[in-house]
Amino acid sequence: MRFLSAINSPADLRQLKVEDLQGVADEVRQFIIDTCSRIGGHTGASLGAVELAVAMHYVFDTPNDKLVWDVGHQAYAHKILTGRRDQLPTIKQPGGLSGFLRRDESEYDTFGAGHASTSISAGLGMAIARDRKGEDFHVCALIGDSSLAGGMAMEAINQAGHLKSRLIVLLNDNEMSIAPAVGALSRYLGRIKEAQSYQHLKEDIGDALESVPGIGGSLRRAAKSLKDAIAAAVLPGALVNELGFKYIGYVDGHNVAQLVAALEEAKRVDDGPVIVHALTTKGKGFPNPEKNYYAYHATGPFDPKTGLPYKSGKVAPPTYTEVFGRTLCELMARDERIIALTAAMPDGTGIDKALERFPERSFDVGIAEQHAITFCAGMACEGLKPVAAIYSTFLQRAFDQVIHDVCLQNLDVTFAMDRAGIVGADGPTHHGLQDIAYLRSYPNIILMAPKDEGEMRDMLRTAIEYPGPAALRYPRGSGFGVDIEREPARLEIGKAEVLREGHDVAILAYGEMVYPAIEAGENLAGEGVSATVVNARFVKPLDEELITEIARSHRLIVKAEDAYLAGGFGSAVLELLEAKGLADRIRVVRLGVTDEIVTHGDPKVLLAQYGLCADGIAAKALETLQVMDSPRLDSQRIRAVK
Ligand SMILES: Cc1ncc(C[n+]2csc(CCOP(=O)(O)OP(=O)(O)O)c2C)c(N)n1
Repeated sequence: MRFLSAINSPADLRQLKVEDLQGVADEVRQFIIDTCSRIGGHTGASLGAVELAVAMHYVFDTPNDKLVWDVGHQAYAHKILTGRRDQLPTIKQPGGLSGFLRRDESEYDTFGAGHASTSISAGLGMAIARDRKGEDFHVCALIGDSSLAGGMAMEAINQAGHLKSRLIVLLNDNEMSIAPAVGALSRYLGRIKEAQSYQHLKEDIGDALESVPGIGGSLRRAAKSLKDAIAAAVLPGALVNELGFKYIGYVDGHNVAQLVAALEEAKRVDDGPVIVHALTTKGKGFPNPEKNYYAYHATGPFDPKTGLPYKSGKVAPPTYTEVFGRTLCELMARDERIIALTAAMPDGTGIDKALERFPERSFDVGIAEQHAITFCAGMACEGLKPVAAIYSTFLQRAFDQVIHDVCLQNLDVTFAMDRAGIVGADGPTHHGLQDIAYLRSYPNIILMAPKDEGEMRDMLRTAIEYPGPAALRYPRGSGFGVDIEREPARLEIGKAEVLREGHDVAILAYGEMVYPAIEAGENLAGEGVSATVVNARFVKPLDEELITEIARSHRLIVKAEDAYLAGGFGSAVLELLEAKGLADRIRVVRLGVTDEIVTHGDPKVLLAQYGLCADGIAAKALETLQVMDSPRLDSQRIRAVK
């Protein structure tokens, strides 16, 4: 590494000549390929943004100037250049660097990211704070073309154009989201690109005028205003002109010298926001370019020579996502009213199958979760049955749309929440730990979680046939390999499933915790404790009859859910016991995630830290029974806690 080994901070980069920067970019790219080929990661997204990172850290005086990255998945080069090169091989690994940006990881990560379309809002906020404090630094928000189409980014552009504060937006336009970019904005950006020949013509005319002896300068200035006027007419100008942004571009996003020049020009714009439009290629430099580059956004480990993924050799059962996609298609084939919908995650949610088989009834709305839900609400008003497949964490963005547009009006929309619970390597921004609490807090909706992929099929059918809002949550990864050929059943709403009958302790488990609960029940039997094990199936409505009956016939309830404790399934159980006047009759202990940020890591390990595993559940039951049987010990403990 000719350059990279000496670059330990952007200040080192800024010592180099512009001519050397392409060499730096090449080394950064190779470093990313070497690292990701071993451990996987957001390979393609990051390879596409290498030159952007080099140019930004060269032109801007980071960290005094603020770079705000949207999503942060494409920021590997930024991490390498900001003193984290040697740690890059730990990215997304337990205890290692975050796969996204975190303010507590580096002073160069000016704004935490993980969810899309936030960078312009955050950057604008920083710019306004700068202006109020009378300080003088640049703010540059880097955003992808698909994230730019997200509602928040549009709202931020609207305000930025109005406020006229100095703000630079660097648009990383690769015509891709994770899947190909969709929507009218994408077409609009395409039209800007078509104007390329016109742009070049402009430059040629400018140069020709400049060379006219004596009056070249003034001719060029006159031509410039004419040029701008023509630009307004020729470029599809809504964003550029009407919204109050200046436009620089487009530039080749893999040519560092061009990028440096464009960003320097942007720095000189001192009377409002400016957008620098860079064209990039997702997966630039990835080996084996003929492979479908759609798959490069994020990769597992791969052969650095061929780009082909390493085969693990293990044959795993199909994932929940695959079973969901397949089941939805089966149900769509039977009922023409069913509509499939994803917000920019067709393959991540399994909606790709529906898009292929039923293109006229399937939609990818782009990164637009809020719109997605209200769009579903509108369809439901007219008798359609939309199924919105959105990761648990991303549905958070549409909280009000779920409440105000769907639940309040009791509309027939199904929410299929993939990636519920602890997701693993993507970490805090992506864990799906809040959905139970935020969905059960409002009337009309029903809420389910399957114990396995077979039951997920039943729940999908049940949710779609239910005539109001219904949600199901299921985890990332493989199912248990259970029978998925049988016809999906229609479940009785609010009925739990008793999997084992006992009389001392009742383990109430929800979703992913059901199989560990079964194992815990068996372990407890070995310890001479008789356990009932219940698959709750529904957190809303709860099986009131069963839980009331359990409260009367058992001494202890141990409840397990892979979600935050606050407002979750256990809270629902406690509320029910209180409402029935049974709160004093039975001891309840709740296992779930406590009030803290859960880091990235192996989901099984992280869950076990909260006792969310067979051993943890059994140990909690035994420990509590022991305390209950030794009142003296109990009161000593209470005194110790006090
Ligand atoms: C609110 C939200 N929805 C969905 C996602 C999942 N997601 C991560 S990156 C990405 C694509 C972003 O595309 P773009 O902004 O064009 O950047 P690129 O990856 O092409 O560089 C998506 C949909 C997300 N991070 N946040």
